[in-house]
Order: sequence, then structure tokens, then C-alpha cells
Amino acid sequence: MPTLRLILGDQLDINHPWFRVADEDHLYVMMEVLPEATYVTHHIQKLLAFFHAMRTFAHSLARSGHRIIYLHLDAPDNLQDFGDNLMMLIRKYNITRLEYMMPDEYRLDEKLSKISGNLSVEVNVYDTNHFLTDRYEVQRFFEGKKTFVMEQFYRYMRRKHGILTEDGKPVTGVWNYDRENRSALKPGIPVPQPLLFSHDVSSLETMIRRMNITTFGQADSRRLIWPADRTEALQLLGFFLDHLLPRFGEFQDAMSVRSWSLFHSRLSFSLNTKMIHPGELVSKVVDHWRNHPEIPFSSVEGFIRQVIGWREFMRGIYWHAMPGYERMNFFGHDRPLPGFYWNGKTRMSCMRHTIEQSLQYAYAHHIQRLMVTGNFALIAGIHPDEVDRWYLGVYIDAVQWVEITNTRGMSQYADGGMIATKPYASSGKYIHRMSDYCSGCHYDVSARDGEFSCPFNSLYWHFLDRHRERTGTHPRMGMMYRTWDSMEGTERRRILRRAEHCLEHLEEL
Ligand code: FAD
Ligand code: DLZ
Ligand code: SF4
Repeated sequence: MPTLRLILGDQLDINHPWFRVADEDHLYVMMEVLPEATYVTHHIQKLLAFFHAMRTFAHSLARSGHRIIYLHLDAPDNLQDFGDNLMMLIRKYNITRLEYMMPDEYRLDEKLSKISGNLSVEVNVYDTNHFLTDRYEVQRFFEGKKTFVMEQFYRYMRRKHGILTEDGKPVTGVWNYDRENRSALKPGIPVPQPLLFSHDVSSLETMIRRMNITTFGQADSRRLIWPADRTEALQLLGFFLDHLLPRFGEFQDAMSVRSWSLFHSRLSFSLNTKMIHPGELVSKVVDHWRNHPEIPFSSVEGFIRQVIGWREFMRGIYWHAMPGYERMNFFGHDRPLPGFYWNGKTRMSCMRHTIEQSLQYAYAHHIQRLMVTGNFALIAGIHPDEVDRWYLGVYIDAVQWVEITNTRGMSQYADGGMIATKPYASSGKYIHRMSDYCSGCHYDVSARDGEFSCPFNSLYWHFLDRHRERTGTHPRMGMMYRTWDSMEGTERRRILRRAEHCLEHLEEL
């Protein structure tokens, strides 16, 4: 009697022990189902990239001799539900045992354990080996501590895995080179063209349209640019090592109209679908640096910190704090998300560039997500549910465990500071320093009030002013409150009036 093994759309890890030997006893199943395609409105490229990668993975398993059933979204026998489909297959193939790997999202974890409880067959759940930590390692690490400080966890990870350490100490004597990762892109610095793939997935798009699935964003489905499998994910990694890593650190926080991805790796989709493993990625980066010692260490350390630090930390906080995390709203923000998030039609140049490229490529890099669209939503007081819905739909790498912690936590501070050490709120000054957006803007970044003043400026002070009770005593906000208090009363009133005007006319900004 065969065992049925479910593979989810973000479990495309060909190196998992499950796939070592092909045999008759294991029947694999992958399924495209409507609830996954519609639990949020997805960017069309996200749907295309996930389904294409899932189909490619199923083909490669079949080619290596595994028995696999793949349910297409429009297959007549697809019951459009994980549980119903599993039940149907269990009956059809006289299955006696179901096995699945722990899902990374709470929603599916709940669903699969409920389904398992209703089945008459034995169910085995496997850990995935997809991360460097288990689900609750972050929780255990911070047990008894008052706050979750990513830097402490990051050092623990460096030591535990012996990454760029010697005798438990950093090889260079310094743990963190964050201070060296803050340059704006200077004119004349060449930025490589990103490596783009070109998959014809037009038949997939036709299927999605025929099934009336609501999507947003653009796609040229004859040339889908995202990797379809591990081979392509490794090509993307090779391109990153050869062309982008040397300047990754220096320009990690830069933003520019000249490039939509600058020196970023664009490996998040490959990592989150498990085409590549974070441990393997880090080893390759370290080996490459050892063979090319001219690459600045700050680039190597900065990149590794994102992967073994932030990424694993976010996953741990997710499993520690769900499901309550989904409802957190520390500031009580309640405004709807302005329409321009969905179409890019705004006169704010930084927002227009970030949103337009998100709609065009389903991608924006970290500082655009945090300090432009995220920052705006925070200081404008948008409801975190609305912000989450947008971020969970728009990006190619958006899966809830890493989306919600970054959005609700890091960017909106809706968790009251579990993840971020202070709210990532800023005026236009930061965007001006780190980008070339402001020179082409309808608004004046140096003005705080008046019709043409940068909305980020007045909204920033309005945010501080209206949340004084919640953030006024925060040690890292003290200087900003002192600056605000030192302004003349008339000026403060003018700024707040301008902010009120912006808030009343958000859609027209
Ligand atoms: P690089 O800059 O090349 O970084 C390398 C890798 O480090 C990334 O691929 C990613 O796996 C990891 N990484 C970097 N920063 C973070 C971080 N803050 N948290 C977790 N991992 C990180 N990342 C997602 O994978 N999915 C999301 O849905 C997502 N939503 C975000 C929402 C907001 C509001 C913010 C501020 C950040 C979000 N991030 C998300 C984190 C980060 O912005 C992306 O991982 C990154 O931009 C992906 O591009 P890249 O692969 O070129 O990254
Ligand atoms: C993102 C996604 C989409 C759009 N559709 C499916 C699907 O139809 N079937 C599936 O197994 N997985 C899909 N995925 C990825 C899942 O949402 C993913 O398995 C969860 O993010 C679990 O972490
Ligand atoms: Fe953005 Fe303000 Fe600069 Fe315009 S002036 S690009 S709105 S920061």
C-alpha cells in the first residue's frame, strides 16, 4: 500500500531526503488550488512564478523516476481544497499513510493538522531541513530575556555555525559592519543589468485569466523573468557572486531611478521556494570571498547577516507570536491604503518609482519596502491589515512568515517593538540622502509646510506628535521629540495643518 506525500508550492527542495531514492511505495502529490491563489490578491508574476516552479519541480521528480500526481488548477478532478483532494487520492489509490513536511505558514499548518485529524489513515509530519534553525529556536534563545534583539541572535548563529568566526570570535574582530553599508549611489558608478530569465508561461496566464482569478501588476508571460528551478537559482547566485557582491554592502541602503535592483541578489524567491538552502548560500558566499579577498568584508558580512540573522530571526518570531501577531496594531492605525499603491499614480517621485517597479517586476529591494512605501503607510496611519494585504500580494517572495514580520513588525511597528528597536518613521530627508528620487519630484524635500512641501516631512512630525504617549519616552526617539519641541509654536501648527491636509487628501498626493 503506497504512502501519499504532499509537497507544497514553497517546498521545492530537490535535495530533501524524501527524494533521494525513487520507489514504488511513495506517491507524491502537488496541487494548485483556488484558496492558495486567492487568499490574497496576488501579483500576476507571483502566481505565474509559483505555478511554473511547481510544475517544473514535478516534471523533474517524474524524470528521476518518482511517482507523482500533479493537479492543475483547471483539472476537472481538482476539488480545489487540500483536504478534499487528499481524501479523493487516498480513496483512489488505497493509501494507508499520508506524509507532509511542516508548512512554513500558520494558515496551512492549521489546515493540515485539521485535515489529518479527519483522516482515517496514519499521518506523519516531517521537519523540513529548509532553515538553519527549527521553528522554536529563536523563542528558546530569547527565553527569559525582556526583548528580542536581532544582533544577539545573529552573533549566536555566527558562533553556532562557525560562520566567519575563529574560537567563537569574529574573524576580523568586529561582528557587524552596518555602518559601512549606508552609501548613496554616486553618479558614474556602473550598475550591472540584472540577470533575467525568459520563460514562456503564456498558457499558464491564459488559464489564470480563464478561471477569473483576480490579480494585479504586470507580466510579460512570454518572458517570465524569475528562476524556474534550482539550476536557474544557482545561476542567479553565480551572477550575484561575480557581479553584485563586491558592491552589495556599500550600496545596500541606496535607492536610484537608474536601477530597480541595484546590487541586491534577488534570491529571495529562490530561498523562499527552497530551490536553494540558506546554509549552502552562505557557504558559497564565504568560499567566494576566500578566493577573492579583494571583495570588501563589509559586503560579505552584510549579506550573511540578512540571511542567517534577519531571515531566521523573522521566522522564529513568526512561530513565537502567531496567531496573535496578525491582529496587532500598536498605534491603532485605521486608514485605508491609498489607491496609488495599486496603480502607482502619485506625484511623490519616491513612491511612484517604488510602486511602479513593484507592479512591473513584483520586486523592490529592502530599503524601498521599508523606508518608502512602508514608511509612508506608517506615518500616514494606514491600518496594518491593509498594509499586510498589499505586501503579501505584491512581491515575488511574499510568504506570510517573512512578509508579516517585516511588514507589521519591522515596518509598521504594530507589534509595539518586538522586532524593530524603534519605529522606522522618517521624513523626506532620509529618502533624499539615500536616493536620487527627490530631484524629479513634484514636491520640495526641503519644505515642511505649504502646497509643495514633501508630504513625508509634515506626516513625519504629525506621526510623532499624535503618538507622543506611545513613543515619547522611547530612548531612541528622545532627540526627535526635542527637535520638535524646540520649533516655534506657529511653525509646529503650520506643519500639523499641512499634515492634516495631506491626510484628508491622501488619494491626491
Ligand atoms: P538581498 O538584499 O539580496 O538580501 C539577501 C537575502 O537576505 C534575501 O533574499 C532575503 O532572503 C534575506 N533578507 C534580507 N532582508 C531580510 C529581512 N528583513 N527579513 C528576512 N529576510 C531578509 N522578504 C521576503 O523574503 N518576503 C517578503 O514577503 C518580504 N516582505 C517584506 C516587507 C517589508 C515591508 C520589508 C521592509 C521587507 C520585506 N522582506 C521580505 C525582506 C527583504 O526586503 C527582502 O527579503 C529582500 O528585499 C529580497 O530581495 P533580495 O533577495 O534581492 O535581497
Ligand atoms: C503561493 C502559492 C500559490 C499562489 N498557490 C499554491 C498552490 O496552489 N498550491 C500550493 O501547494 N502552494 C501554493 N503556493 C505556495 C503556498 O502558499 C505555500 O505552500 C505556503 O506559502 C506554505 O508556506
Ligand atoms: Fe519622496 Fe518627498 Fe523626495 Fe518627493 S520630495 S521624492 S515625496 S521624499
